[in-house]
Amino acid sequence: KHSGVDDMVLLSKITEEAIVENLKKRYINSTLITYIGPVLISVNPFKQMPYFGDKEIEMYQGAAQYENPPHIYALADNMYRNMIIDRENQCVIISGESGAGKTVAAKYIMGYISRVSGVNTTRDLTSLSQVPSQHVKDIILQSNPLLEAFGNAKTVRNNNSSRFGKYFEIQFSPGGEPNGGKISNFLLEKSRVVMRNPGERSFHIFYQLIEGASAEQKTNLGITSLDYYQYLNQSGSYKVDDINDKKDFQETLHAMNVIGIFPDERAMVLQIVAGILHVGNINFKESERKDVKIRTLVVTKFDCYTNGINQDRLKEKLTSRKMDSKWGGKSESINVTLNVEQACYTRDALSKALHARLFDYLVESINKAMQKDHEEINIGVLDIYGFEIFQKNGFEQFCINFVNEKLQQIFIELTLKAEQEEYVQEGIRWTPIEYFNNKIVCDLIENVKNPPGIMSILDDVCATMHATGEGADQTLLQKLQMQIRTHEHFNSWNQGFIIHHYAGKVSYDIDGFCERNRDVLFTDLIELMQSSQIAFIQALFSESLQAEKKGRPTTASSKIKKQANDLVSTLMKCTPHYIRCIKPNETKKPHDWEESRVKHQVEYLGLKENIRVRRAGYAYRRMFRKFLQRYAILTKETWPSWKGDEKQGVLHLLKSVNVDSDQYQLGKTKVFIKAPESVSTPWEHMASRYWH
Ligand code: AOV
Ligand code: MG
Repeated sequence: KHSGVDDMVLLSKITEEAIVENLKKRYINSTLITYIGPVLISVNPFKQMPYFGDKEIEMYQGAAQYENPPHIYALADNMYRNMIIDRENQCVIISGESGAGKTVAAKYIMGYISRVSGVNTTRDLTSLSQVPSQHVKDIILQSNPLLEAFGNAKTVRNNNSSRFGKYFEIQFSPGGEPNGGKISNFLLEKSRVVMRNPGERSFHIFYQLIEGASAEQKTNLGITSLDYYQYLNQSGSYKVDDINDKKDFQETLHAMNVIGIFPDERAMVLQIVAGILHVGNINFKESERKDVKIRTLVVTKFDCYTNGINQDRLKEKLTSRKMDSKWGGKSESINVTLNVEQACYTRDALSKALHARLFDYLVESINKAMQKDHEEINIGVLDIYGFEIFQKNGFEQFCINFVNEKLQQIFIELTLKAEQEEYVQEGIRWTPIEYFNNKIVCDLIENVKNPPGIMSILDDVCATMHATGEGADQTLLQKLQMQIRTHEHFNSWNQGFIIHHYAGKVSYDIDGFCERNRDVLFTDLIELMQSSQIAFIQALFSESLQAEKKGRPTTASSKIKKQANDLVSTLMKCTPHYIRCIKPNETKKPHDWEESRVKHQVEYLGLKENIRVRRAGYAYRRMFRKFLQRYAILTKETWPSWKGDEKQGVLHLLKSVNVDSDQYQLGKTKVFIKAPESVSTPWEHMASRYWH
């Protein structure tokens, strides 16, 4: 019934054309997933597929890969069983460009694991901190609509685009019951709150609140219509085809409830969302004295109420700033009046901070609800913002594309490079395969010195230049041009620079880089929010202002660099699984196949090299001891345990099930088997009968 091959290792010719052709046949046939060995290639169908029901959940449980058609559930099931049997942490790295289907895939995985994993109905009294598994499952599922409401938005590329990245660890007891969890989130694209490309929207929650709030809520929060708010009406997009904001609002409220956010806190969350919209409507006008005045007082009344702050104080803080000045050798603080541009900038900084901190509060609330005191084993699901190119690309795209570059690097390290290096280490006979290693692009961006990368030069400029605005950005551009002009993946033009990423060339506008990288919230604004009557808001801005400022302040790019590198080390400690998502068109419609777009993705994802390495090499490898433990049941000499040399034990097992000797090699510490489809999986199946 299926056209094309299920596993592209079986293609008769390994060319990019043949891969595209195979994916196309399957796309036409509504087949979403194709394997390259254990790697899943998923093509976004842009329509609901019928095979994600209970029947399939049943079908894939405990089944070997070759028994059923390729499916996300097969990968999810494999992760879960591997974790329990091998006692190893697992992770799935979902990559692909914006709109390719990463978030949907992540949700299917979380859904599957919550369905099939065990339930601890009685709480284990010896570990009081353990969270009952049904509760953990509820939180896992409800965290998605909640974080999407505050962290996803319509972009040109995707109607529900993730504007943050997350790594979701589901923690399990040794018996496989989920009993805790943890989310690590990556820099949210908070600038979206105040500005964005035409045709795009701000975060879903703003539209949800306005469309979904009750009459009473509207009166209390001073909510009117979507087009009334400057923050919403500037990009001219209010409605999204496949999104029902009113309904989603109820879901967001429900999710907060499940996560354990109390009704009064929920009310506060909504009040802050409304507060941000009100702040956005504050306008400034130059007075005769050339300083500024707040123009619209009606709005500020609501603004003050929603944020619990004093009206005069708000006006003062938005129109002036305390600055340190050195006068006659003494340093003193003076109040400088802002011009209109600076006042708008201050207003927007406040709104961005409010939203970003609210988002962090939600992540923290979810984490608290799933927290337990010691970790045993876990499955991590990585769903980040995908690689993206817009007409105008700024600092945010630079960060997003950098994280994608790092993920590609992990894939290369683990599947192409490490694989081949291991053969050498273990003394396995092997013909090397060429591939493009994007480490050179990662270095271009994140190198600290020799030569310094873009982020390093950016931080230098931010640390030395005081002025915000064009001056600093132009200096940055000149420095970049001077210091990395010759890099083969770098180019520049008069208003920015170009990086030749693994997934394509992106031209970045230098405008705003310094300011966004510096990302400081003025002390005045922190003080202002700390003076709020509302404890919830005070808590969002609870940092100490007295703290000694040592060294350089943390910048946005150093933050994302650290987050990305921490993530890499976390992932490296797990058994990795991969889903590589492909976006078949730009129209977001089903049955639309743009050949050249698919081919481009097949190329940069390195699918051809992936198949080659897999075909020529040994797809399955395991330490002798682990292998013996896993398949002990198959012979009486190995059950319950093999006495003697481990390598000999493995050889005994292989011979007893008649594996051809050209199908495997024994290295120094590991056994290597060529095609697990024909060798290991039937065994898995045989062995698995004893596990269930
Ligand atoms: P992304 O996560 O990869 O982009 P999504 O997972 O949000 O992309 O997918 C984009 C849209 O494609 C979804 O809203 C669905 O309409 C559709 N879609 C994706 N996968 C499927 C599927 N398996 N079945 C049906 N429809 C699907 V971004 O977050 O932008 O990088 O930052
Ligand atoms: Mg997404």
